[in-house]
Amino acid sequence: ALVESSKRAAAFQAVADHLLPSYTRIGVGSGSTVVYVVEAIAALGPSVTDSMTFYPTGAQSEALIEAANLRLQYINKLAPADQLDVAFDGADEVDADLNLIKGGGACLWQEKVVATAARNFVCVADFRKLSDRLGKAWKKGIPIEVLPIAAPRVLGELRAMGARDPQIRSGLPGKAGALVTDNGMWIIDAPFAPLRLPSDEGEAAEGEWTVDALADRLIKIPGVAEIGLFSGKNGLEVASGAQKPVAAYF
Ligand code: DER
Repeated sequence: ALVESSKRAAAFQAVADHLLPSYTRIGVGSGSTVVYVVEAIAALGPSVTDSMTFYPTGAQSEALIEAANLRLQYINKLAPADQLDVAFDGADEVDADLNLIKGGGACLWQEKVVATAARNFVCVADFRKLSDRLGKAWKKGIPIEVLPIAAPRVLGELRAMGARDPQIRSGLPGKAGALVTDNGMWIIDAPFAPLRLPSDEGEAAEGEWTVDALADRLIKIPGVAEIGLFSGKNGLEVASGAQKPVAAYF
């Protein structure tokens, strides 16, 4: 109850602070916290939301938008230079620099495309997600979306990089065998030692990475489609001029 009420409070505050009535294009992330974001948006009523269009990040997000009777559209309908005004999404962990681990809900690939298509990206996360280093609170590993046939080779690369027992995410209890994403891919969860912040002193130990160095390395592994590390270096600032998440709500 405490966690759910904190998710809901964070979501309503984030919408109050960052959904301006003048906005027309809004990205909607995935997971359980974003359910409250959509509830808060719908609560604004048709006088506000009728002029808005909502862009999903996967099947769950699409269903949320439809269930709330909000106007649904897909980002392939945008012109290449078009941007969303804001995208709201959850996270599995948020560090002091607002770098995120995302992908607990296996929706990270489309989430990152939508997040980087937005001028503003607002992360909504309950207090459990706040951490001074990524990997301290979220211990299941960095979610990585991979081409299924390449998964064994990616696992080998991850072990060589110091990942601790990386695993292909199972579909159980819903599905025997590997979980399959909205994009027909698999997810590998790769636990690393807590990630260093640029401000950390001293040499990195074996298998210890900074967010940016790890992100730059992971994305290059053949067979990796996208990674569940959101930081300024892999897209949020470069692709669309969007800054790091403008705010994280706990
Ligand atoms: O998959 C994701 O990145 C989601 O945003 C998700 O991990 C956040 O999940 P939660 O809001 O259910 O904690």
